[in-house]
Amino acid sequence: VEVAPGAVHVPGWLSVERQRELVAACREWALGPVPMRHTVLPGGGVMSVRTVCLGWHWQPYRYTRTAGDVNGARVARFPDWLADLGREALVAAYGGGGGGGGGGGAGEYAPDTALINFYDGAARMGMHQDKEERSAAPVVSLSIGDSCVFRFGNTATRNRPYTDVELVSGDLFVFGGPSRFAFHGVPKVRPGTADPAVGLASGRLNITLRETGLPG
Ligand code: MD5
Ligand code: FE
Repeated sequence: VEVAPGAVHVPGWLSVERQRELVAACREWALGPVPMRHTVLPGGGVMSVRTVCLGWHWQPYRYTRTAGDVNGARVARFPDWLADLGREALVAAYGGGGGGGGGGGAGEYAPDTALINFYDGAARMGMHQDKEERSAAPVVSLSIGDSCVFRFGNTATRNRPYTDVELVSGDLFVFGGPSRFAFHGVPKVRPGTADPAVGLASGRLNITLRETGLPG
């Protein structure tokens, strides 16, 4: 379902088995070398989601290799199998050809970082743009666990017009082309909506794959 140019929602893309595997991997990544934690913003605010990163560490508002804002450790590497999953996701969203804008077909997609966000029932993500990457390549978003309301906005302001989309466990969303730099957020999680079979007792996991465009 193309929600806007380059923004494609593929409901139920991940099988329950693949969701289980991703949950198990996230449980490992959450332990370290940089533990999953609430990001502290420069102004002193604390994000309600908990985050762990692979490949590069995102801290507001840049990518580093070491987590100077957490424990100083180098982040875990970004595994090849996750890049493969990202290319598979682009094929599912855009097809085998080019598409998605930002140049390059799925075969050239080379994500080098993942941001893994955990939302408890009260967590939210305010409207923002993801602008730290030096690449216009698409962002691949995978949702697991509780459903949420995802707010997909415009590139000009954090306010209306926007479209609210229900994201359910197993859904894929790809943001490419003109949608790559749109404002977006998560105004609501729906506690208790997850299928226990995916291995999350409560809460929502979101995994995003990105190209940083940074060297080495
Ligand atoms: C989430 N995470 O559900 C979302 C999914 C984040 C974040 O927003 O920054 O960690 S990623 C949604 C996204 C990425 C890039 C562009 C657009 C949406 N978009 O144009 O709407 O935890
Ligand atoms: Fe974002």
